[in-house]
Amino acid sequence: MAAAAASYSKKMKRIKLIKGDITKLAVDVIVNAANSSLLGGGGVDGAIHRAGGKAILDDCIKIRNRQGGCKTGEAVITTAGKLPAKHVIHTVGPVWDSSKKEKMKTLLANCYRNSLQLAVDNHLATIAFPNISTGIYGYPKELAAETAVHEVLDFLDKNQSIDFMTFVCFDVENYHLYARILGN
Ligand code: AR6
Repeated sequence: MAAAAASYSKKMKRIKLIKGDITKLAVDVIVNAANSSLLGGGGVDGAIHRAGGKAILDDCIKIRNRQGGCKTGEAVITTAGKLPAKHVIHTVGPVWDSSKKEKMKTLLANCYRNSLQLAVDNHLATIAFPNISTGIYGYPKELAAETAVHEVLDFLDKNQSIDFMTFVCFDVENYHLYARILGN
């Protein structure tokens, strides 16, 4: 039991929670809540493309030409252009459908896991996530936060190469939910 508790607390030290704008973070990689076209949009996607400049869209277009966009739950990586971060991982969250709760959970978990795996594959050690799908895509915030925290904790347990990950909450409701779930 003591060993399990020690391992849990070590893992929690690699998780940060902030309230703010993800485009301001100087981490190795920030994650974008994109759509499958990869051509930009509103919300955090719009903010990232606006602040990062055309280089991000140019990389997205190259990926589209190669593989035809990005499916829900999958992730791709580009430059971060003018952003303080080094890279952007674009993942596509599910559009909330209350009649398919289990499918929604699996797809959202895939976003977190595939983004973290892509960071590891690219030797990136610090990563920040927005609250994927909880804006325009309408995923209930509490359900999304539970899945996000569960998936990230599970991944960090198995992968030591991520130094720390940051949950970036833009709205106060998400921030309070994450603070409660993470226990701080
Ligand atoms: N920094 C951090 N989080 C932010 C920021 C920011 N600058 N701006 C918004 N958020 P959303 P989705 C939060 O709508 O629900 C786009 O049009 C926001 O408060 O950005 O996955 C895409 O192109 C919310 O908690 O993404 C897709 O079409 C969270 O980011 C669609 O929206 C996600 O909200 C994706 O919808």
